[in-house]
Amino acid sequence: MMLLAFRVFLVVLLMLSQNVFAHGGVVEEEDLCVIKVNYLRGHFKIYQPLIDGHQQYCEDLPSATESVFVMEYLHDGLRRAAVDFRIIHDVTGKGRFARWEDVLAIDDLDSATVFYQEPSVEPDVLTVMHDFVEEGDYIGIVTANVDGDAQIYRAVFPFEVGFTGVGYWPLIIVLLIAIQIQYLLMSGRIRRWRQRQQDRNATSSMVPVLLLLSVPVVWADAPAAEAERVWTSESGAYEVSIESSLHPIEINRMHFWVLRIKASGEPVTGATITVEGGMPEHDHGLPTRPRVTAETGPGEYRLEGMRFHMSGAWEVSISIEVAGKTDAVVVALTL
Ligand SMILES: [Cu+2]
Repeated sequence: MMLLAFRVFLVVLLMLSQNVFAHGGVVEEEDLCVIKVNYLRGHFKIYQPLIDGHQQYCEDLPSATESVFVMEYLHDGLRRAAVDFRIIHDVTGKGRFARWEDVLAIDDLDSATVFYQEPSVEPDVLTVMHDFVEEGDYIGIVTANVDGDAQIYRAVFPFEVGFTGVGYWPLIIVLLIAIQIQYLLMSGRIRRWRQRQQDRNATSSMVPVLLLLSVPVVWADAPAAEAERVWTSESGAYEVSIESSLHPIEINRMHFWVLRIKASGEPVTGATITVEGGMPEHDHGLPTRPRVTAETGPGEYRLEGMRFHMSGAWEVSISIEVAGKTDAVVVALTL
């Protein structure tokens, strides 16, 4: 019985992997969702910020709503490539097994297309947003043109919006559990584990759990009049006032910040400033690489390239280096 289950499992896995590996697609790898555009790889996540801001999806989406597709490039080839993104209604009739050949065979690709983003070259992250108007079966197609038109690579990934079916995952999970139980029984692990538990009996103690609670400051939710705000650096040495050129900050709009840095009331000149940021709950970075481009006055720095590509909780860490000493300001904002 177990052997049969294992065989079925292998066959199912093979069927899935044929689709995924042969033509590029989206696969789960160690909790990370990876998109393969032939040999080019990227992390792939989909969010539905209006419904469940934190939840990230790999392929299938629970509801027809605004969806943000984020592809973080892991391969330099993608950073050089012009990448476009198309979403079509699945009119191939192949469902999960639709491949590029099936897409090519569609007579009128334009009328099947629900979303298309023109090719663009992005340094790190490709983000597209689409507001699905209806549930159903869709196919995502990512095309990367590397080094001009010399090489064209594609990832084709069929997905469902609105979970009209359950797919193969429940079957695979059940089989995996069955195989694991069989292994545990055969190897005698459960017996040995039980023995150990009995030996320990009442001497086991509770592991203390330390909960670190942080209270994020909701800058973006502050009244629109408050375009400027003062933050204290981690060591307490600097006061940094931050003025955003865009207030309130809007999703996906490029803007700049003006940082005014003071120590004991005096402007801090000649600082080297580097900026990192991202969404801790989503485990991804900023879609851009913001940089200080100029010191526009004593202790006044212009930080260009700010853009936030989805709503939710963001953190921007501004590190300030003066005379070899580094301090940082962590700005928490909720969009
Ligand atoms: Cu996010």
